[in-house]
Amino acid sequence: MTIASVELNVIQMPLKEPFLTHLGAVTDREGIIIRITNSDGVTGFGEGVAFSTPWYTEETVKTSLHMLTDILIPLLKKNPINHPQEASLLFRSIRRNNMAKAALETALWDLFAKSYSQPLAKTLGGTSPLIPSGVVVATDSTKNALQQIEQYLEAGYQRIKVKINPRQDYSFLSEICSVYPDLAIMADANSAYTLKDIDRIKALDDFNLLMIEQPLGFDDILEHAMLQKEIKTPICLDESIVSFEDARKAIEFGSCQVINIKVGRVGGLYEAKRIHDYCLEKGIPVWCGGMIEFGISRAHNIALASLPGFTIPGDISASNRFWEEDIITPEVTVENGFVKVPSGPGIGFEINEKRLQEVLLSKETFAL
Ligand code: OSB
Ligand code: MG
Repeated sequence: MTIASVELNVIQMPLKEPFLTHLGAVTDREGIIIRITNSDGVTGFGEGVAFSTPWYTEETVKTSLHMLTDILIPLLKKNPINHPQEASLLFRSIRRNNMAKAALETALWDLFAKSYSQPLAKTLGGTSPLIPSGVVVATDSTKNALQQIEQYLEAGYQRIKVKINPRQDYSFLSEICSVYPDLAIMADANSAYTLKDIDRIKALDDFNLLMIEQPLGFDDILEHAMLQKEIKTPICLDESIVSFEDARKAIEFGSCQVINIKVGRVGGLYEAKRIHDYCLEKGIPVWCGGMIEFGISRAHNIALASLPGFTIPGDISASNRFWEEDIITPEVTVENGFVKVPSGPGIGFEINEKRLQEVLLSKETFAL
């Protein structure tokens, strides 16, 4: 892979409506769009999914830019690679900073697949032509949640995830389940509870949720194992899994029965695939998580979710779930509850140059 240049585009776009968790509101999304060009003029795209502030993980847009500019791009310049997997191994010399690594590594995967004129899904070993689609409702009002659920079910989404916390759990879920008794529903707590809340969490077994996502500490696999012994609802880990080793330990400990795989959180597609392969072997179902992302990351998620272990509808929604207009063309759409895996080379979507320019904050190009 002879890389000629790496372009870093920082963009910002308002969400159609605020995304609320107990940790705060996301109203505007900043992101990094990477365009890598090889010596034949073939381009690959990646997206940095860190937020503007470190509320979900420790990374931010600014720390990602620092890592990319001062560490990762120079590392790639010094060490030519033949396969994206080599970039993933090369980046192991740098601790964490997984979202910055993933931004660059995913762009290399797109470029690699395109240089063989192959869909990225196929390059990764994906088999499904259609991805079952789920959507997230993140609001602090039951009325608003019910309105959103109605709208999303009409749009065909197969599974609804709601955000919960100790101030919005039992009666909130009870109202939703009484209106939609057959709804495939799960709840994501983003670490809003501690083991002191065990009775509150136990009570949620009443709703037969598909799973409860990350109820306890973001980095605590011990207490999740203790909790899982006490509740019927399967625990799914999100924040706690930032590497293959985390997944292995959580499964060995019995900390979860399901894993949410996010490409950015684990440092790229190679690590995501390793976690998928391990979970498949251990009989742990996985699904693909979302990061309120733009179309490039969404496209990488679609390719990943075509792997055979992704048996549960993930947070892969249409571009129009969050955006008036996405930065890719065509946009991601959901039809009859499924997203189609594109058959074109690489991620199978083009960049929407006009939209990219409209939302661009800054751009820097590095020659390799
Ligand atoms: O906890 O899964 C999460 C979005 C941003 C940060 C963390 C999470 C989320 C979501 C996914 O819930 C939303 C989406 O992109 O569909
Ligand atoms: Mg989550």
